Amino acid sequence: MTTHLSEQTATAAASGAAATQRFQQKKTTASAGKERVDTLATEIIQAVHDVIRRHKVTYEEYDAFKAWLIQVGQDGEWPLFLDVWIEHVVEEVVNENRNGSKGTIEGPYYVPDAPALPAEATLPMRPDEPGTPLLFQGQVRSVAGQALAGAKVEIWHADDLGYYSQYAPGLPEWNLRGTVIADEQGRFWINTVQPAPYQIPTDGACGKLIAAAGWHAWRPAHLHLKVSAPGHQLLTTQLYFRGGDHVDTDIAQAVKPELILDPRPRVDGRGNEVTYDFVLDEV
Ligand code: MBD
Ligand code: FE
Repeated sequence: MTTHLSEQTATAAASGAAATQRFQQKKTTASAGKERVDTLATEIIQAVHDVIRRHKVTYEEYDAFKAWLIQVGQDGEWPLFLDVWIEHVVEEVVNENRNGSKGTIEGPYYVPDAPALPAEATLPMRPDEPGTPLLFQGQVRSVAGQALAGAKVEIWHADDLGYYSQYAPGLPEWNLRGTVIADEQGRFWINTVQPAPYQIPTDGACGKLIAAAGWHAWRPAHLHLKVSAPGHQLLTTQLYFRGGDHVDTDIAQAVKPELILDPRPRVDGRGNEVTYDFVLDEV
């Protein structure tokens, strides 16, 4: 029982520090030329100038903005801020020509190299893991309709209180994270529990912005996935639950109609089940 209480002692600064450290371990590969950097940096700065002129920003507001930006860094919330308010447009632009399954944002809480699991898998979870059991099953195929044997289905999601392992205290390292290897016909059966909606930490800089602007701090309940197979483009996506809270008002604007699941009760009475197939574009 105490394990479930301790994750609720999560702080913005601790989860922010973990997300910042994780991102700094990621291999980033951009090598833009001077011209590209000049164009993007100039236009971003001009966009800020435009807002200042249009709204006649005061020195008090300028100082508040400066203090807030400094606080975002101190709280380690740059990954959170960027993934909540910016990433969805990058995803839109980068994936606009795909023919396979829809993707959406990765967010700040992916951890590579989660434990490998067979096609029929149960995600690592606590013996008393709270929440409604969910069987998530499907098949990975190419755009041409060919089953992709041995496809990799990486899955990670929040628990029944809305917390992610490695970003909240008291949770086992790989809780509700796994790398499922699909069978010869690209099929998988993943036993887990349904996640709860995710609330942006209220005690950090992002929470302060949300409160000051009168926004809400919620993402709808979601499963995160990275699906891959040799010769095919990696698909980074999320799946949501029809009728769930905040599905129509995701603060991260990452919901798409194609990404909403309709789970139904299992005949054996053990929670819900849902089928979702992934279609990967060729490289
Ligand atoms: C999340 O769980 C998430 O998926 C995103 C995109 C941002 C913040 C928290
Ligand atoms: Fe998430």
